[in-house]
Amino acid sequence: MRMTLRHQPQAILVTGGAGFIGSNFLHRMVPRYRNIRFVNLDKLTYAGNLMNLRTLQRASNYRFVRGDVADSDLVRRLFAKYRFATIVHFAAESHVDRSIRAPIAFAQSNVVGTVTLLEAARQAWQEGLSRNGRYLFLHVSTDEVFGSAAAGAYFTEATPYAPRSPYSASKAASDHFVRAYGATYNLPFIISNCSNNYGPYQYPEKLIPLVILRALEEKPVPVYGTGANVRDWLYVADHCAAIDLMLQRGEPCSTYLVGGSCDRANLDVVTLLLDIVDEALGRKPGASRALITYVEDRPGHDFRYAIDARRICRSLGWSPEHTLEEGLRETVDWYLRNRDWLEATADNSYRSYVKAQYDQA
Ligand code: NAD
Ligand code: TDX
Repeated sequence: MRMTLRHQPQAILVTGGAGFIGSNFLHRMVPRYRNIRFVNLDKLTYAGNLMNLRTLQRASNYRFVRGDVADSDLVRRLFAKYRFATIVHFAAESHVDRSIRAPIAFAQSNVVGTVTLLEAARQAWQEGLSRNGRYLFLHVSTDEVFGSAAAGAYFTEATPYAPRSPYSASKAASDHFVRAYGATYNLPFIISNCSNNYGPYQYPEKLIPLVILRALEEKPVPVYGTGANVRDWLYVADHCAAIDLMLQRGEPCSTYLVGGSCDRANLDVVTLLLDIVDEALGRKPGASRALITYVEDRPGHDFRYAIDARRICRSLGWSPEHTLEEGLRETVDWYLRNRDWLEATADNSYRSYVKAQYDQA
C-alpha cells in the first residue's frame, strides 16, 4: 500500500522501536508507508528486544541502529545521514516500580535523552523552523504526568501537571522541554499523553503480561494493596493508530490525550484476565482466581487515571476499535501462540526480578 503523511518525510527517526509500543508502531507503519524509511534507534535495554521486530528485519524501508538517545554525537550523525524531517520518540525507561528503586536512569534516558534529540532536531532543522509544518517532533508521553484523578474526574488537555513518581516526573520534565523548544525555537511538536497500554510484545513486568505469565506458571499473581486502584486501559494497536493519525493531520504545537474510556479497578481487570486465560487453556472456569495474592502497595501509588479523549476523537476521527475484553482475549491468544517470545524475554532479568520480589512471599 502506498500511503502518505502530511509532512512527506523521506525518513522518520523512531526511538525505542524495539520496546513494546515502538515495535507495535513499526509493525503498523513499515508495511503501510513503503515510500518512507523508518530508522529505529534503540539502546536495547532489558526492555528492548529485537525478537519483537523479527518479521521486519528484511523490509527495505526499515533500519535498526543500536544506540542511546542521549548520545549527542550519534544522534547528530544520524540526522546528517538520513535527514529526518519527523521524529517519533518512544524511547524511555517506562516502569514505575523500577523508577522508585533507581530513579537516575529515568532522569538520564527520559529527560537528558529527550533534550538531546530536541537539540539535534533544532540544529538540523534550523533553516526551516520558520516554515512550520515541514518538520515534526512527535513526543510519546503518558497520562501519569497529571498525577491521580479524583473520583469522577477525567484528564483533559488542560489538566495541570502533578507527577508523583520518579517515572512520571521524568516524563513531565520531558514534556516541558518539548513545549519549551516549541515556544523558544518554533520547533513543531505534538505531545501524545496516553493511558495504560497492553497487547503483544509487552515486557512481563507490567501488569497484563505479568498476570498472564504467572497464571500460565500457576504461580501467585501479585495485586498491589487492595486492587482498588483504577487504570484506563487501551489496546496498543489503538494507540498506534492514534499516533499514525497525529502524523497524518495532527495540529502542530498541541497535545492529544489518548485513552480507552475504560477506567477499571485493577482487581476487576486481573479477574477478567485470569478468567480468559482459564478459558483459553481449558481450565475449570474461575480456577486461576485462587492465584490472586495481595502484596504490599507501591509507594505513592497513584489511585486513579482516567482520560477524556474527546479532542482526538472529534478532531482526528479516532476511536478505539477494541473493547477491554476483546483486547485482552487477543493479548492472551498472542502470548499463548508466542511462548518462545515469552520464554526468551522472561528468561533472565524478568525471572530474577519477579522472583526477588514475590516468590519468597
Ligand atoms: P518499553 O519499556 O517497553 O520500551 C522502551 C524502549 O526504549 C526499549 O526498547 C528500550 O531499549 C528503549 N530505550 C530505553 N532507554 C533508551 C535510551 N536511552 N536510548 C535508546 N533507547 C532506549 O516502553 P513502552 O511501554 O513501549 O513505552 C514507550 C513509550 O510510551 C515511553 O515513552 C512511555 O513513557 C510511553 N507510554 C507507555 C505507556 C504504556 O502503557 N506502556 C502508556 C503511555 C505512554
Ligand atoms: O504486579 C503488579 N501488581 C499490581 O497490582 C504490577 C506490576 C502492577 N500492579 C498495579 C499497579 C498499577 O495500579 O497494576 C496497575 C498497572 O501497573 P503497571 O502495569 O506497572 O502500569 P502503571 O504503573 O499504571 O504504568 C503504565 O501505564 C502508563 C506504564 O508502565 C507506563 O509506562 C505508562 O506511562
